[in-house]
Amino acid sequence: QEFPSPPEKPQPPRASADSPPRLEFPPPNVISPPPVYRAPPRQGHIPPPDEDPPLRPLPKELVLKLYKTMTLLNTMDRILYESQRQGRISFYMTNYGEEGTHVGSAAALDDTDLVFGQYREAGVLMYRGYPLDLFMAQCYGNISDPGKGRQMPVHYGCRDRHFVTISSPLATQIPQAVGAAYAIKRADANRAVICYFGEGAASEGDAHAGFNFAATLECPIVFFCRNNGYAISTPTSEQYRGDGIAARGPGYGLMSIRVDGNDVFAVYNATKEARRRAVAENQPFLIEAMTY
Ligand SMILES: Cc1ncc(C[n+]2csc(CCOP(=O)(O)OP(=O)(O)O)c2C)c(N)n1
Repeated sequence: QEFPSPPEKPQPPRASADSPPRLEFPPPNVISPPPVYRAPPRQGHIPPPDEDPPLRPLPKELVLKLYKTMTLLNTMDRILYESQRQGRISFYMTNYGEEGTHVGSAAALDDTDLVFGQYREAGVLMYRGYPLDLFMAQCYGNISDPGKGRQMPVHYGCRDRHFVTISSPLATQIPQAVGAAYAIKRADANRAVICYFGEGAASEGDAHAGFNFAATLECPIVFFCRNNGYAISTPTSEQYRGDGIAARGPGYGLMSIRVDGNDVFAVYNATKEARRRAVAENQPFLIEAMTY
C-alpha cells in the first residue's frame, strides 16, 4: 500500500541555501515565540454556515457536557485528594486548572480514537463516560477495580473506551502512541491517536524518538502537551532554555500550534482540526496547551 505525502510537506534547506553575510550564530531569542491561539469572541455574532468549520458555534448539549465534565472532575479531585491526605489511598494526582485541556480535546475526538495519557488526564476518560465508581475502585485498588489493584492510583485504563492504561515512567507513552498510530495508518483504519504528556515529560529522550518517528513515518497522531509551567515542582525555567514545546515542532517537521489551555473552545477547535488533518493527510500534529 502506498502512502503519498501531501505536497506542502516542509522541505528543509540543503547545502545550496544562501550564505549569511557574515559568520554568526543567531541567538535563540531572535526567533519569535509561537502565538497563542484563542477561540474568537462571538459577541453575539452568529457565523454563516459556510464559515471555516472549526469556528462554528457548538451545540448547546455539547457545551453543557463540557461544563458538567469539568465541574465533575473538579469535585472528584477534591474527594480523592482528601482521601489521599487522610491516608485512605496511597497516591493521587489532581487535575486542577487543566480541566479545559482534557475536556476540550476529548470532545474533539472520535469515540474510537486511541488515547495514550500521562497521569493527569482523568477528564478525557471521564468525558468518554468512565463511571465514577470505577475511578474510585481503581484509586482504592478494591475488588471492583478492573486492574485488580495491581497499579498505583490514577493509573486508569479502559479497553472499551480506547484509553490505554497509564504507566508511571515518564514519556514511555510517546513512542508507544506513535507505534499505534503507524499501525492504524497501515490498517487504513480512519482513526487517530492522541498522546498526552506534560512539558516536563517532553524533556525525556523518548519524546524525541516519538516526535521523529511520527514525522518520518507520517503517522496520524496528535501530540497534546499540557504545559502547566512545572514538572511537579520544577519550574520551566529550570527545565529548558527554548520557548516551550510548540517551538520545537518545526525542528521535527511537525505541524505545531500553541493554544490557551484555559480556553476550552480554543482547545476544542485546535484538536478538532489537528485530528481531522492528521487522519486525512497522515501526518502528525503537535498542540501545546498553556494552562493556569
Ligand atoms: C522516567 C521518569 N523519571 C522521573 C519520574 C518522576 N516524575 C513523576 S512526575 C514528574 C514530573 C512530570 O512533569 P510534567 O510532565 O510536566 O507533568 P505534570 O506533573 O506537570 O503534569 C517526574 C519527574 C518518572 N515518573 N519517570
